[in-house]
Amino acid sequence: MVAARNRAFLGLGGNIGDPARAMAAALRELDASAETRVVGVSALYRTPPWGKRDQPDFLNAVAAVETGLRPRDLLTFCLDIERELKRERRERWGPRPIDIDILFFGDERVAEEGLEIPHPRMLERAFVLVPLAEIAPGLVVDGRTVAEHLERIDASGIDRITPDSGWWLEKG
Ligand code: PH2
Ligand code: MG
Ligand code: MG
Repeated sequence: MVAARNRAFLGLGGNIGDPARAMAAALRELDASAETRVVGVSALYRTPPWGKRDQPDFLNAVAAVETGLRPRDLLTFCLDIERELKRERRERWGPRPIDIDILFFGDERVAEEGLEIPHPRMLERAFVLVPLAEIAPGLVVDGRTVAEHLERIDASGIDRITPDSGWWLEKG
């Protein structure tokens, strides 16, 4: 029997080393797993640092996955990938080679130690809403679509740097 699959949205970002390469490797690893398939990816965006401002610009993207994993196991998988890609625990909101956050998981709400879904700060963050609006503008959160939430925040300084979503696929 095939386990029930849910659609989850992941936010990916990084701002030291080669974040585009790390984010692409992370998506390929998620996609290679029997439990998880990547079904949508935004373009890649260069974004001003949010929270702690005196650090390099980030690259950000959002991906949709279909997964048979439960939210906690998807988080563990994402954290394993981060660790593998040489992420160390760094200062809060500080520089990082790769960060993978679960934004949504179906229509489930989770409030556990270390795992809050929907992601509690995503609606204030243009670096999440801009790529999310590209792949899921009609997704409803807190009574409004992602596109409507995006209209209410300042998205200046966010630059799309790839023409499409193909940046994560292996070249050649
Ligand atoms: N992630 C953070 C803190 N600040 N700023 C941008 N632009 N992009 C991020 O991914 C980001 C951030 C902590 O996870
Ligand atoms: Mg984050
Ligand atoms: Mg994180």
